[in-house]
Amino acid sequence: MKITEVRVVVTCPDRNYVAVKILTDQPGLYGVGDATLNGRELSVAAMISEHIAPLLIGRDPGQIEDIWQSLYRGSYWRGGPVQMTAVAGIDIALWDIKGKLAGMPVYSLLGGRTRVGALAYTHAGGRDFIEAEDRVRAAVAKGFKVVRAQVAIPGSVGTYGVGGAGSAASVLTEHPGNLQGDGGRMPSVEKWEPSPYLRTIPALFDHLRNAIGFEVELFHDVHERLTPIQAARLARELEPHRILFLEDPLRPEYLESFRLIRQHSVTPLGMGELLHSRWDCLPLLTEQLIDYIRCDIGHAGGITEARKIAAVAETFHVQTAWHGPGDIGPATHAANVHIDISLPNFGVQEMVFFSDAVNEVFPGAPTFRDGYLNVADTPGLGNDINEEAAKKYPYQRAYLPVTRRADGSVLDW
Ligand code: CS2
Ligand code: MG
Repeated sequence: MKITEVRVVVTCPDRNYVAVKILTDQPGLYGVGDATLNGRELSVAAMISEHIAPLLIGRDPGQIEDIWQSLYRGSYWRGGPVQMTAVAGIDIALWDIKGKLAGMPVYSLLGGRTRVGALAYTHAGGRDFIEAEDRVRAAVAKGFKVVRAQVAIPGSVGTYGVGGAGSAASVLTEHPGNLQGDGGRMPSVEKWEPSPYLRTIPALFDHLRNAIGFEVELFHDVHERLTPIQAARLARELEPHRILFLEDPLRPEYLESFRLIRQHSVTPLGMGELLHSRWDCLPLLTEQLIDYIRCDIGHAGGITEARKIAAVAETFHVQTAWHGPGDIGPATHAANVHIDISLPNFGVQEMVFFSDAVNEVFPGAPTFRDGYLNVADTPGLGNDINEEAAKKYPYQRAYLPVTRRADGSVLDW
C-alpha cells in the first residue's frame, strides 16, 4: 500500500484548526490527523505541505515508526513546537489508517483497554470566589469529578482562564485601538502582578474547600508565571487544600527549579504543555520532580512519541494528564483518549465540549458521560473531516494574549 496524497486543511469553524488527511492507493482508505498550533497555524501547514508531504508520497503508511524517525532525525533540524506539531499531525493520521486497515480501534492496537473510560476534567473560572464556586458546582452537576479552578486577580486586567480574552478558549480578540495595519486583530494585552495572585489563590481554595468539601478533586493552572520561590510558597500554602496537582508553575526554561519547589512542598505538580519531546521531559521524570506529565500529544510528535513519554513516566511513577484544550482539534482529543484508556499510568484528561460548527467539520470527537471520556469501538481513531463544511469557515489570523506587569514589562501569558 502507498500514500498517494497528504492534504492540509486550514479551517476556522469557531477558531483555527489545521487538519491533515493522508490518502492511500486503497480506495476509500485515509487517515485524519490534527496539526493545530494556536497562533502559528500557517507555519505548521507550510511545514507539512512544503517540506513533509513530498517525502511521504509513495511510502507505505504502515511504517509509522520509520516515518516518524525519518521526519524527526532525517530533517537534521529537530524539535520545537512547529516541527513537532507537523510530525504529530502526520503520526495521528497514520495511526488512524493502521486502525482502519486492521479493523480495530487504535486503543486496541496500543495494547487494549486498561480502564472503562478516561477520567476527565473541565475548567471553572470565576470573576470572584462565588462565581468560581458556582462554576465548580455546575461542572459537578454535569458529572465531573475533577475541576480546574481559576479566579480573577484583583487589580489585574484579564486573567488566564477567566472568561473573555483571558480564557484559553478565546479565539479572535478585536483591538480597535491597536490597529497597526492588521485589520484590527492584534494580541490582547493583560495586566498581572504576582503578589495579589499569591494572596488570592490560597484564599480561593480555602473558599472552595469550605463551600464544596474535599470530595471533588480540584486543581489550578499557574500558566508558567511564577519564579521558583513564589511557586514553592504557593505549593506549600495549597497543601491543606489537597489539590490534585499544581499545573505548570514554572516556565519550561527552568525545569531544574522544580527541585526547589519539591524541597518545600508535598503538593503534587504537573507540567508539560510547552515540552515537545521525551527528551524535553526527561529530567522531570527521571528525578521524579513532577507527578503528572501533561504534554500535548498534538504538539509533541503524536501517538508514537506520547507512548514513549508515557513509558518513561510509568517507570518513574508519574501519571499522564495530556493537554486537551479547545485550541487543538478533535483528532488529537481522540488520540488522547485512545492512549488514556490503554495506558497503565493514565491520570486524568483535560477536555472541552466542541461547538456544533467544530463537530460539523470534524465529526467523531470523544464522548463524555458521568465524568469519563470514551471513544467509539470503530476502526481507527473515530474522527473524520467534512471538507465541504471546512470550506465554509476560512482561516482568520488570531493571536494569543500577551501579559505585562504593572510597570509594562513582559511576563508569560
Ligand atoms: C492551557 C491552554 O489547557 C490548558 O491547560 O494552559 O489552554 C493553553 O493556554 C492554550 O493551549 C494555549 O494555546
Ligand atoms: Mg495549562
